[in-house]
Amino acid sequence: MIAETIFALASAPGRAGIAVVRVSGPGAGAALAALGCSKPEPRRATRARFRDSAGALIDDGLLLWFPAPQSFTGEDVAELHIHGGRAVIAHLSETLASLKGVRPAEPGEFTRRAFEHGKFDLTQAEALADLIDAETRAQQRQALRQMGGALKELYDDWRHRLVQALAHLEAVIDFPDEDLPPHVAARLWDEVADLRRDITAHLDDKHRGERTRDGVHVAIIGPPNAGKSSLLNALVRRDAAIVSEIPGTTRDVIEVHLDLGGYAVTIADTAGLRDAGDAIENEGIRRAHKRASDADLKIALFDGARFPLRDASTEALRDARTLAVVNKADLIKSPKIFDAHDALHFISVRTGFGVAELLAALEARVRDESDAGAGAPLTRERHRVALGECRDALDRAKAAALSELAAEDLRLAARALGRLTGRVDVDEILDVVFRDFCIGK
Ligand SMILES: Nc1nc2c(ncn2[C@@H]2O[C@H](COP(=O)(O)OP(=O)(O)OP(=O)(O)O)[C@@H](O)[C@H]2O)c(=O)[nH]1
Ligand SMILES: [Mg+2]
Repeated sequence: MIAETIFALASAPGRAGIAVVRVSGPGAGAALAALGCSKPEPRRATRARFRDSAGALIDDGLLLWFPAPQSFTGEDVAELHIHGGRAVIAHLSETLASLKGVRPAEPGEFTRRAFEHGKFDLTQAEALADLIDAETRAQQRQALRQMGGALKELYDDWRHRLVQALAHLEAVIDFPDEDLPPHVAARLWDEVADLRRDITAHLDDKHRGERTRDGVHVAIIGPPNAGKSSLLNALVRRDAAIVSEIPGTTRDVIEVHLDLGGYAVTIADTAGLRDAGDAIENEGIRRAHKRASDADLKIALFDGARFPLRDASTEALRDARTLAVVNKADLIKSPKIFDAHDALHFISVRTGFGVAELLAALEARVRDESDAGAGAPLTRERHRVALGECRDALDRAKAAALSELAAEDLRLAARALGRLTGRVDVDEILDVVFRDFCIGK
């Protein structure tokens, strides 16, 4: 089957100085001819006039030509730089769509073709999507690292080790009487144990990669009237939530997004915790509890007007991932109290006292929650599931009563790793057997 040629606007839709339209597939060269252009020198920007089938001028722009396989998709690719006006883009799109064998691309189809032509693996394709979605520096950094092959190399290496172990096990099964190197069986199980340890360490990353990608979730909880909504507004520097002196003002969860030192953070303001009579407020309080238990970090906000009294229901939700904060420090007469309670942050949203320090403390915690250092953290549930399956299969293999059953489980483990990178190939197992042992010569 001859692949169809696809095209799409690669830049964002809407008015812009320049718009980029990409055409990929075996008919890309013919499409250029139909637009009245000759194929320019590869990878060099060339001035071009694009015309429709009636010869009317579409635009005067630039053209780049990337012959297969040295292109993003691995196919012939033409990149057309035109002026980013709606009429120009529509005119070019209509003209391309009218050509035989050329059609608009499906979402993700360029990347899909690049994957199918072996330009990158699945984790790199995912990273490309993450890079396009990245809103903070940390997300950008992580996406670039993964796109550079950090996860691919790790998973390929594991799969290679596993395939090696499997090959050795198959050799033990198939050729028991041949001259196999001694201790092959013992060594292959050591290798499986090492691999299991590496996978466990990687899985045990406290979800840092996923947190960087999805953002760290912070919930502000506390008694009514403590100033939770005021704090939220101060953090985002706008009136996102209603503030009033009436206890029970906030009833639903209010979420705002923040870039905190390069990390994506979602902060939720919640209903004040108390025994309310009103059904709506009770529902709000139920949601506040839910949000507190789902959150990665909590800010427990106490009302300084009642200090040193601290609300018991809020106190009960404090744990190691909680920043305990007393608001309305302006109402506390003797600031010496602050020193006596060094586990508490004292702030006043009204005067701004301590807010910058609280923000810095929050930023440090957020960094702790997300930063994977120089390592390559997994970034998706998909990775977690496949690695979990791989580890389970390794455990079953270890416990299997027969070598044949163990081999089947190792094969399943290898397949789980193959699914991660998108490469599932069993033939290579045989290659390793013959390369390593030269059996039968
Ligand atoms: N003195 C003083 N008052 C404050 C401070 N921060 C907030 N307030 C006041 O405290 C009252 C309650 O503030 P909110 O932000 O609505 O409190 P809340 O915790 O969201 O209350 P609920 O939504 O009812 O749970 C308002 O009248 C605020 O103006 C502060 O630092 N000092
Ligand atoms: Mg509120």
